[in-house]
Amino acid sequence: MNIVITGATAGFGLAMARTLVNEGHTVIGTGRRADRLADIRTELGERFVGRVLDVTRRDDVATVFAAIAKEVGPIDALINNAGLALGLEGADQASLDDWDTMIDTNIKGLVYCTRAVLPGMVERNTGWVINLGSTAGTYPYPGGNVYGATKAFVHQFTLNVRADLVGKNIRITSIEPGLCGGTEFSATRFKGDEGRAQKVYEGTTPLTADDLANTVRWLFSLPPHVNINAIEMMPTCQAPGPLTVKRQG
Ligand code: NDP
Ligand code: 8X3
Repeated sequence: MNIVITGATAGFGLAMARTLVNEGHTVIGTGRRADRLADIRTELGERFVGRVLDVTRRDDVATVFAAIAKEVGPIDALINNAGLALGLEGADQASLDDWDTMIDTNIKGLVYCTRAVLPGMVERNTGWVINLGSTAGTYPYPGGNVYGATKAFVHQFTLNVRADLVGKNIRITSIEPGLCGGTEFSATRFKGDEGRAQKVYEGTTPLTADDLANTVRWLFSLPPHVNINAIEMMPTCQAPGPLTVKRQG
């Protein structure tokens, strides 16, 4: 299969690229960092094709996806993985610029990429879109505000696109992980403060990027009539907690 992964320069996207190339697929990995894409090409060989793409740039998304289809061939699957959290401030203190960036990337970028691949998939009556949501889209936490809301969008967008595609051989799945270490996610959230980022995982055995890559590999092993709508996954050290009750005194 020809599989496009957004955000393949690090974390989940990179682990998925490695796994899927090893499985014999051609992976078109995208991201903003051209040097990383070149390094990954050196590591994985010609079944990895790197394309620089900032998913927040609507015109670039259309251009790059059209070029991929022309140069590599029909896109069989899209993994909408590019995304980020910025900050952990309460909603009264958070930066509007951070909020804009999360909405532009996690919502608008994902929508642009999805819209770019669906017409070809519908025409060929085959395809798969896999979206990276988060447990933050279901279970709120202080400081999660807009990040959690963008991931709630991912879940609901996935189900609504599925409704549009019912009866067609096109699958769409939302993968919703909880605590996951070993990626750049927390360093990005805390804007390069590695100490604060590491603290998030102290004393835990979090999910890993390989766990996510293995989940995608399992999805691709399913027979064509099976659509997994959503997968919620957490490490065993994490669970949804009770609702908060703030008592007086
Ligand atoms: P990383 O920070 O390790 O990787 C994020 C990837 O997204 C990078 O390759 C980055 O590439 C890319 N990216 C960010 N912004 C853009 C943009 N504007 N255009 C194109 N690419 C972009 O994060 P993870 O691998 O941990 O996370 C991947 C996804 O999984 C995200 O959507 C995240 O929200 C979600 N997730 C993560 C969890 C975690 O705990 N780690 C848990 C649940 C969900 P580049 O900088 O080169 O553009
Ligand atoms: C990433 C998991 O709990 O940091 O989506 O929001 S969390």
